[in-house]
Amino acid sequence: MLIKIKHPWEIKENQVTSEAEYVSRREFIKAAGIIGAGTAASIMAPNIGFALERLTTSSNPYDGQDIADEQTDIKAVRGYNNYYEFGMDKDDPARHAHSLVTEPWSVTVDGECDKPGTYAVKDLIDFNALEERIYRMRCVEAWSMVIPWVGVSLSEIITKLGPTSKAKYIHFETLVDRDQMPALSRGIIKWPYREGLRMDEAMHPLTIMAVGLYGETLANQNGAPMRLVVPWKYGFKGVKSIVRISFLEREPNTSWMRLAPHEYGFYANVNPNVPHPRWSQASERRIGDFRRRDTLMFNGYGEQVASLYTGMDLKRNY
Ligand SMILES: Nc1nc2c(c(=O)[nH]1)N[C@H]1C(S)=C(S)[C@@H](COP(=O)(O)O)O[C@H]1N2
Ligand SMILES: [Mo]
Repeated sequence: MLIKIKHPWEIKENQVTSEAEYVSRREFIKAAGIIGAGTAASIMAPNIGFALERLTTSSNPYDGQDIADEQTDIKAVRGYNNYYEFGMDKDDPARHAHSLVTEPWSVTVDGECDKPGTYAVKDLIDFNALEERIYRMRCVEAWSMVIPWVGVSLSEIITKLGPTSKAKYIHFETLVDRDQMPALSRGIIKWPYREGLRMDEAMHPLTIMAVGLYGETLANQNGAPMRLVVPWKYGFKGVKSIVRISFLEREPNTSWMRLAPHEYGFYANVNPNVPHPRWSQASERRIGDFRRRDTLMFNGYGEQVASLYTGMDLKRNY
């Protein structure tokens, strides 16, 4: 069963959207078979229609800009992707990721924790405690989406694994399998794709391990069977198809830091005031919308996460 908990940071689903658009979008959602339980691919019995109606009325972080947050069309969420193991064009992952076998799947847990070992997805994720989390996702390339993820707080997984007092960071790796991932041989980055978080970021209630979106199991191109989602950071922190979780004493060197240390830093918090060395981060384009909108500090989640970085030079973003 999908458990829907109200949170103050939730995007009000019908912000500024006219009634007509709102209704027709609900019709689209119905037509796509999302409302109602029991579709073949569903991982639980979600009632997304119900969930949308119950979204809380948090204030619009775009105040004064008058642009609403609307959920991105599911076709774009599944068709416009970054997953370089399957190619560099935005439609490559959707075209090629069907070759990824996600069942069975095992995840190696190692490093500074009490319960290292090999785990199945169901050993790590409590499928009775899945929540829907509607988050903005801001890619470092200056496009963004709003995605209704389904997953659990990463903190629940971490607690099960019992990090020791030496564990200051968590590190994730994506699968590397040449037979299943056609672009690995192109050596775009040094595989596996690696990402990490400071332990307090990983334990933050907004950080989730996602297993689904729009009420259905993740499509392979979105990182099945499980991928990280950290909504206040650039999208590249959201490592896909995770096969290894390590607890570390020291800050890890992530894939993007290795590839371009002057362009990508460990923290990668969304920050409109710190330009990427090659482009501005002050604004973004929401996929499915032609307008540019201002990028929000911490992607609009500052109230929840700014205290994690008190006293830190936020220029460490890059
Ligand atoms: N393994 C792996 N994970 C990855 C990537 C990748 O190329 N490989 N791309 C990242 C980038 S740059 C972004 S913006 C998000 C995109 O997630 P989505 O395709 O599900 O929207 O995935 C991130 N996770
Ligand atoms: Mo990205």
